[in-house]
Amino acid sequence: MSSSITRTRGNGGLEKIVINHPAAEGEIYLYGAYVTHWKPAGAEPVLWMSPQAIFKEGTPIRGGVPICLPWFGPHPASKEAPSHGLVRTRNWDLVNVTEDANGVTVKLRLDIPADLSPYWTHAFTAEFTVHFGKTFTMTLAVTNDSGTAFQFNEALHTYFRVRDVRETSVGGLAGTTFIDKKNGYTRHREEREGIVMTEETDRVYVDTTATCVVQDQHLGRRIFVEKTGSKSTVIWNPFPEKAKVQPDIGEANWPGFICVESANCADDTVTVAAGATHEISVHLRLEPIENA
Ligand code: TA6
Repeated sequence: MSSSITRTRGNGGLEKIVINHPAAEGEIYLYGAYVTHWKPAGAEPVLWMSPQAIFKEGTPIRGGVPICLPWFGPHPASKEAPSHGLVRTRNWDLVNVTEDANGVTVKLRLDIPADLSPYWTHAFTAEFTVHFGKTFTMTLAVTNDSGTAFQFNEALHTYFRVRDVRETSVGGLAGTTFIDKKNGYTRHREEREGIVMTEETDRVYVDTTATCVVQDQHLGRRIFVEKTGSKSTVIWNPFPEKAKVQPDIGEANWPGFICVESANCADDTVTVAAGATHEISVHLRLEPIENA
């Protein structure tokens, strides 16, 4: 591997790829294919990692970009099944790491056979490709390895680092419909150009392909969250009541992040034909806020 790329043991002894390229720093664990760090040159880190995150096989890591697949949230039929699917608590295989003047690209793969889990019987292969550079791109490709079409949900559950979620706005969702999970899953129309959270917020915006903009006056930046292959956007922060009962978040840490998740869930469930591949892609870029 080049001097920009190191394969090493990270927290909990879990294997990770560390990137130190002139364009950006980055980190991705093979466990769960968790991206845990992206820092473009000259900028502050963009992703939030909980100081209380647990790095242990079988446990989801709090922060970065958890991959939710092939279901989002609770399993549709079983209370015993893990939240957010099967792939974020499994070891992925490293396919390759490539580098050019723009940055480093890492590709991981995970095969899920039909008999792996009692909660999912449709064989598929997931490939996750991440480019760490001045901008950031991640693409999740799901190939149907079974003999029949099946439906699935997914999310790139990104934790963005902010100074204070209560002073951060999310733009791009005005005019869309959201499902309010904190209000009986009722549906509402978003009227606001800039959404600022003032309480625990857990919303699934449906039928939207819009680019979202996370605006942080304190850090003096806008994060543009562009997406393709995704029709749902989820926004979430637990606020203190929920955070204090989640040991890997904690009451002191919840203001430091906002989740803006590019997904396909609820009304936007994906149907993939036998042998076909569905891709979801997220592109992140930063812009300064002048005179912030
Ligand atoms: O995306 C929001 C959400 O579905 C919330 O309901 C909350 O559960 C969050 O994901 C985190 O889920 P996790 O299973 O990672 O604790």
